[in-house]
Amino acid sequence: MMDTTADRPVSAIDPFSHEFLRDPYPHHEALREAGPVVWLEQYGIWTMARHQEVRDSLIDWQTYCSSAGVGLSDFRKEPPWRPPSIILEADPPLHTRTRAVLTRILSPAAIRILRDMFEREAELLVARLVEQREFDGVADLAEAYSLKVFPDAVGISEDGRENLLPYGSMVFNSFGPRNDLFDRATANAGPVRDWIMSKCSRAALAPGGLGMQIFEAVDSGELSEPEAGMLVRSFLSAGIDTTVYGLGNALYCFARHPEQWSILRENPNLIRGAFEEVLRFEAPVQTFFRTTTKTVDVAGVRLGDGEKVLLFLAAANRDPRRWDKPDVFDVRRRATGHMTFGTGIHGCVGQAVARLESEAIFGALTKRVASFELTGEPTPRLNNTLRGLDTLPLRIVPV
Ligand code: OVM
Repeated sequence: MMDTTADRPVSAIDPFSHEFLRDPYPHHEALREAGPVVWLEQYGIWTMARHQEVRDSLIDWQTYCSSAGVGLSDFRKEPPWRPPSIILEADPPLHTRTRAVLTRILSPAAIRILRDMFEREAELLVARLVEQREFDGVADLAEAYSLKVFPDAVGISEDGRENLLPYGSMVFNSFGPRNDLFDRATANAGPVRDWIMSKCSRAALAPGGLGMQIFEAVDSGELSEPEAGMLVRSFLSAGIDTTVYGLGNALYCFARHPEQWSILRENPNLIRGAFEEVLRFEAPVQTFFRTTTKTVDVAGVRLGDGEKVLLFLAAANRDPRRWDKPDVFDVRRRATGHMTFGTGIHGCVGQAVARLESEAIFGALTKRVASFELTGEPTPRLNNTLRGLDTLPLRIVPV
């Protein structure tokens, strides 16, 4: 609908309603077709759902800043629910300094040494699940693996890891409005937050791990000691739920598209590209916000200064202006250019770790699994930012 007085496309859609989150794709289309930038009247914010505008905004960090928060809440107007992340919720020059440290620690070259451990754990887990035959793809695979390998690599203790998923749920729900999902996720915030923070100190981290490597940047003068702790918190905030949802969505895609699983088994060199296609097709991270730092013209529509902009990464991933047959899951497609990792200065710094996890798991599965059968209806795990499953009942047909 066109708002004639203000000459801007307007929508009454609530992108954080259960109805939207259960099946976002028709709503994504409506938002893309409403215009290059659309006013969401329920929240008084802008949204962009087309690939071009989402990409352009992510690249233009001077106009679309992160320091006012990358959720709906404007840190300039209301207090953040936790001390802001010094990488995600920061702009240059602070961001430049913290990002440089994590870019180095998580570079593809630096994390190559994790490959053997990631592959060994994947083989062990997959062998166990093949033996078991029937299992839950979320709890027994996506969660079990994500809670094992990355926390091990960071160097935190085994006990108490059950706090990691509730914390991630809190973090990613908090980017949305203060709705029922937020309230449920933050109901037991205190003890969970305390446990997380207790794992962020130098004393809690194993020598040689990714966490301790952050503290080594204190010794070299790049970070302060409290900043190092905050960056460990970023590992524990961003590094687990994202891969749980990503691996779960990948399994779901292959259970629903057995012919695509066959293609993968016949061409294991497609595993890397197939995971990119999963990220495009069922994006575990659906959205992030930015805040304007000045008035800006977007395709003829004027956005004011200090306004929230909801960037629909997952809608950009299915924009027919950018993709052929965007609603078809095709592991042979060139899916790079999807927006699930973002792009620009805030583009996912952990993406090489995510890819390593998926390659290890799907490398092990392609060797042992002829096909997946759904033994029940998968159920969604609704979240204000993430899209994925709560349960995925599977049976393996072994090779
Ligand atoms: C952080 C953080 C939290 C959630 C997500 C994220 C996708 C980063 O605390 O830095 O990146």
